[in-house]
Amino acid sequence: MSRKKDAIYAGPLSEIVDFRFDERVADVFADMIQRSVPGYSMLISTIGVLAAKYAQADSHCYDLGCSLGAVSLVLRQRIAQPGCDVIAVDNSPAMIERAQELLARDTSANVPVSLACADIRDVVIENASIVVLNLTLQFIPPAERLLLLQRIYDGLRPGGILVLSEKIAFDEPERQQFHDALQQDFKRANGYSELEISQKRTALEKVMIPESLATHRQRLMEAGFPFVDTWFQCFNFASLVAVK
Ligand code: GEK
Repeated sequence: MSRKKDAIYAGPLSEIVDFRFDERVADVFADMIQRSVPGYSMLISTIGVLAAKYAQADSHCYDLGCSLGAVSLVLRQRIAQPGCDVIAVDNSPAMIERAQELLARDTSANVPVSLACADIRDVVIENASIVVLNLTLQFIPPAERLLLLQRIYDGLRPGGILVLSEKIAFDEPERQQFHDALQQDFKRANGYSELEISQKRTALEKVMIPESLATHRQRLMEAGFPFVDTWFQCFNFASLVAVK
């Protein structure tokens, strides 16, 4: 993937508007996410390991909120079961356009990937063995999250999995501060300035709403999943797997 440097919040902005996945963001997204999310590469590669194990023959695999298609690429590369395809969905036209180019360049595997520019709340989930929400649910209003998870549960085959990765919040202020401070250190270590960190945080405030691991776990169980576990956490980022 191209790694054009993210400098969107580098200069002082007179007004900080709510964060949007527009052309400017899509253009630098590969760099932005690597430098902002501790463990991002590990999330992507391990989703490939989970998919290799849980994909079922003749089923659909969904990458919901696909951005540039990093998850779709690893699904396509790791799934060996016959008759599978990947359905990648994002509601940002700029992301879908670039994902199309990046996927076209990858000729390493023959699992077909189809891209759709749509809202994940409107997508039909059916005959699925793998559904991935990698850092996407946090952008859906909390009141709408349960319904989406129930639709995913209904569309999964028995034995199928949902992988849910999120920025997480903590109930105890001390833990919140501890993890926030370390994520900021991670961003500083990756070259982001204090101004960039603080302007980006303001832009995301109303758009991205993290919840606690306990809230996610409880909601997944309410949606119907009998098995839910956390398989990854690095500071304030975590990933859960829920098995139907
Ligand atoms: C990765 N999974 O690289 N419908 C469809 N797409 C949406 C919606 C929605 N309602 N809301 C947000 N998005 C990717 C990273 S990024 C995470 C996911 C981040 C899309 C949005 O356009 C963006 O591309 C993506 O969800 C979230 O593994 O930027 O922190």
